[in-house]
Amino acid sequence: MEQTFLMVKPDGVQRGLVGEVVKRFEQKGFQLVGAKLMHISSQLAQQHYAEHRERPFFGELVEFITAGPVFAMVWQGENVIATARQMMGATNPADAAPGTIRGDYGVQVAMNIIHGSDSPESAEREIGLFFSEEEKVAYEKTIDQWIY
Ligand code: RTP
Ligand code: MG
Repeated sequence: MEQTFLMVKPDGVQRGLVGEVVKRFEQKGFQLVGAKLMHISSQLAQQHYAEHRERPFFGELVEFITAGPVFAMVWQGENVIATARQMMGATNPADAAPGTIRGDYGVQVAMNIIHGSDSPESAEREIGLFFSEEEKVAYEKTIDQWIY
């Protein structure tokens, strides 16, 4: 089953939006596989955002994502990578539709509440960066037969 890496960023944790974010993915019907509250080191931040290394905002991005704890998660389900991106909304909350997480709770692009993997390759890489095998919990959700 497809898996993705989602993370409530420091602004979302500070604003008490962890429960709201978790609730949306739970109620959608996806399965939580792993979760932890953690501080991101500067080294991990640079690895995680390596694709943006040359961008002018890279320094600010690393500074922001390491400024406070994040809530890192692995979620599983059919088409979860693309669907999670839709549920998050556009990168800039100003462009994000109402009903999306960024559209409902964000204002500025630098503080857009949530990160989500943008492709199967990113998901595999990011899950591997943040979670060990032991931190991912395999279990049967018998209710799935009523959701899918
Ligand atoms: P993310 O990686 O955080 O899930 O966001 P994304 O895919 O929607 O956007 P991406 O292009 O990967 O950008 C990563 C993060 O960099 C910040 N950003 N700041 N100051 C700026 O112009 C700017 N542009 C992007 C955003 O916080 C974005 O989520
Ligand atoms: Mg991205």
